Amino acid sequence: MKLYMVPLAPNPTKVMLYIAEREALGTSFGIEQIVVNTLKGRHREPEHLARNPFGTLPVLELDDGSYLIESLAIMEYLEERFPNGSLMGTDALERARARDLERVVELRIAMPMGGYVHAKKSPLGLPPDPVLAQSIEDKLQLPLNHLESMLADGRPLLMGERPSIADCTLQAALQFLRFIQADLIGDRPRLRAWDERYRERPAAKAVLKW
Ligand SMILES: N[C@@H](CCC(=O)N[C@@H](CS)C(=O)NCC(=O)O)C(=O)O
Repeated sequence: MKLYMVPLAPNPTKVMLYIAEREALGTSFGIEQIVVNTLKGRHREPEHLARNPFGTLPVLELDDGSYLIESLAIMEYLEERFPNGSLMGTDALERARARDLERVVELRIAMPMGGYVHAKKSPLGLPPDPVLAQSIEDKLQLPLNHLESMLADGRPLLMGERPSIADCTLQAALQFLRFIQADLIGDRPRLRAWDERYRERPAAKAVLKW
């Protein structure tokens, strides 16, 4: 299999973290990772559009030459195909809870944070929009408070002792913020401790560049 990706971008990074966490737990996926340089517009070229008509990353090329083009579907496919060392848990409820939290993180935190980065200091050169940035920052407070409350029971990672897809998605979003020297964790000591703890993990050290 091949993963088409680009470092820094949140959606590819979450899958790269997922792969690195699983490999650290002993799974050998044998996935070749290939950079598609979005800064040079390579994701809009016919070669990449043939893989994914929407031009986004990540894309997983399967052994039969077909593609998966959504980050969550890629992680779930790897979960189902290589169940030992799962990052989603083993029974129906554990898996639903992992998916539940990953969706909260993705939809209420990671996607808005991506919008925030582009509104503040877009790596793609989009014009700054301070009003939009402030409105996104305001809306992020509730979901960030939710994570801070969850961590009150002392769990080291978002789902407990083991890493989960939610950790991968959140850390990928925070790396994007760090790239523009932004910090929206605020006065949330447990979330800040989680961030520092997660970034010490071998998988994080191998994948994160910022
Ligand atoms: N829902 C998709 C979103 C993928 C996505 O938007 N990827 C971004 C990078 S984080 C991208 O490729 N952006 C380039 C573009 O849209 O032109 C997923 O979860 O994989």
